[in-house]
Amino acid sequence: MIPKNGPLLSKVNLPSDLKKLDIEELPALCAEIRQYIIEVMSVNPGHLGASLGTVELAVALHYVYDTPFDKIIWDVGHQAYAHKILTGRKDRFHTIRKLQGISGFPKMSESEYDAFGVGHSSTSVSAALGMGVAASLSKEENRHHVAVIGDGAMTGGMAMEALNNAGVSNANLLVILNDNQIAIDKNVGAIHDYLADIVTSRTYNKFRDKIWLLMGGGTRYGKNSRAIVKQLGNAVKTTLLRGGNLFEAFNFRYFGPVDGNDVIRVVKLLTDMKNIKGPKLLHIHTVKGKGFEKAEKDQTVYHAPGVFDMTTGNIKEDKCQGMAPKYQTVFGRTIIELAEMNAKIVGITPAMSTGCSLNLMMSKMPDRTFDVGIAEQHAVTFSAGMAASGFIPFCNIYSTFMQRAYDQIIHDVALQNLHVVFCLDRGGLVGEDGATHHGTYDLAYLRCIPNMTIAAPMNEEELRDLMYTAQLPGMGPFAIRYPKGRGVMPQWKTPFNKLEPGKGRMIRDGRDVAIITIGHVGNYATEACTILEESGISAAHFDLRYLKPLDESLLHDIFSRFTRIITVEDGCIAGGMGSAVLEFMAANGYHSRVVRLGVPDKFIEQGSVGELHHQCGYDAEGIIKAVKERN
Ligand SMILES: Cc1ncc(C[n+]2csc(CCOP(=O)(O)OP(=O)(O)O)c2C)c(N)n1
Repeated sequence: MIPKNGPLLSKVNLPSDLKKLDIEELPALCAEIRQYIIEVMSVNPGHLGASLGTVELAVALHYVYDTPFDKIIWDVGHQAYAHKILTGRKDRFHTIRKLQGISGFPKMSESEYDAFGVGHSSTSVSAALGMGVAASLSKEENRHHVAVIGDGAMTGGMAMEALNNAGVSNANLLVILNDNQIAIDKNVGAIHDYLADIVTSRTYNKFRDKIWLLMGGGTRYGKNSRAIVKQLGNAVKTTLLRGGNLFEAFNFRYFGPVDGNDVIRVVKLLTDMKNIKGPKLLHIHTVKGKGFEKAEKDQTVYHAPGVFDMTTGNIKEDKCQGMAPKYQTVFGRTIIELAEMNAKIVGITPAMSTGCSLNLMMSKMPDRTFDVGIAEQHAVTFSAGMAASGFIPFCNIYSTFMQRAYDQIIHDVALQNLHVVFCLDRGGLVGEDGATHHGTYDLAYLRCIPNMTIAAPMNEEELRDLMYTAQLPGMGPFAIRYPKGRGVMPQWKTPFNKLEPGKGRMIRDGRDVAIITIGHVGNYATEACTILEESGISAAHFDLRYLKPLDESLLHDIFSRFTRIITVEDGCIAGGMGSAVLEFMAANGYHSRVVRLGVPDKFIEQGSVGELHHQCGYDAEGIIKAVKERN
């Protein structure tokens, strides 16, 4: 039977249906939801592990609270699949992350139950607090606001800023700390150690059990026993845990830790806590990948495992023999080669070591590789500090998450002309993660910063050479952006060559039109030129390589020879490479016709990378169309 037709889930389309169930039926409902998620994810990949861990929490929240009047704000949102299933999207769940399908993250325009749109981490407490304060101002004191935040997301600076602010408000706010002791990779840092202390504090747990026994297991003091044990327990916990309770220091009332995969327990607790006013924090302990053996065992891989066999859990590898490697692998292997040659090189990632492949260096050179937590701003300024002391940090941040650290790039790195190498992974449209994750703004947002060198490789060899060039003496802030996924060179391990900053190259000469590209999309242009030639159109192709400094002599050559020019980039048209070319044209008095292809001025939803490139009109077909339309 398809699990969504299970005896309980078939009756539940909305939270109002859920509320009709008996509390004793909830564990069975959770099992059906879990099975449904596994079944859909096995063929339509997504964020499996996190969402399996929060099934009970989603059920409990919608059982206890009056959503959508009450607001539930999921941090990051990759763990909200059960929430989607319970809030009117059960029948469309199989379309999740697909073109025209439902989003992989909560999204306000998709459902009134998605109280706030997410994708980037550590925003939930700020948003929930904002809503809580707004409710007070609107005299809606009875509205509840719940932020669900993971232990990884809790390490993000914004979460700390929000707790600090919330602690002095009287907003009706509940923060649920969903602690599964892991982010995508191993969660790191002092807060992680602190949380592990709370959960595993054997001394504390033993002490609490002893008090319970001393009190006759609850018989001696009757109904009040539990409360007394809890009060004593909290006092002991504060003494035993280093420095007292962090959340109480922020003026939150702290509850927990409790087993967040015990749905009945969570329902009862939430019901009790509903009547307590002001900021409060419930610390639950859940298991990432809960209920699916392989996902529980290998939590990093099963965070987002791709297609897998739903019975065995085995991941179905794509047949990659003889194929070009992923840019990520080339980055991960090349940085080790460079670091072996240059002792000053260090690697830095904000919590994405497996995703960007810095984990390879981490296992080989643990002393020179740093996972700083979900903390992009800190990662950049930490890199600046190391560069100020003579090191050459390769700071690898996904393009979309680098948006967080814009001021740090300008104020801490570029202004001081520090030699930090930014490796912007996932540059361009990223596909299924959708609008929150596309790395389409980086070329535009970096281009206006003085002192920056900005480059994008068209293939693996260029990535290696750019990384090599970036670490040479005399360089300043140097950004290399490259896309998610495979390049084009199965034989990728080429010898290193310096690629002179500000020098592009001609890939192919032609007569009728010049196509200027930057980065991996240049391969579309190569394909387009061959097809155009067959229909008698002679197109020249130039790969700029560097967006900054611009190769002005190459551009002079192009503008003096061509009246028709097409620019192609995997990034926003506004302010990107095409805009730089137009600025050059205006500044130098040329009058060619320039057509810019790239991401238009709107947010692009999810789909496969190929589908989205096609939709935006800059795949090979789009380039051919642009050439022919205006021929
Ligand atoms: C600003 C930002 N940086 C990085 C990420 C990538 N990312 C997505 S989920 C995740 C781990 C979150 O860990 P946690 O909050 O503990 O949730 P869990 O997946 O363990 O449930 C990371 C780093 C992100 N979404 N946003």
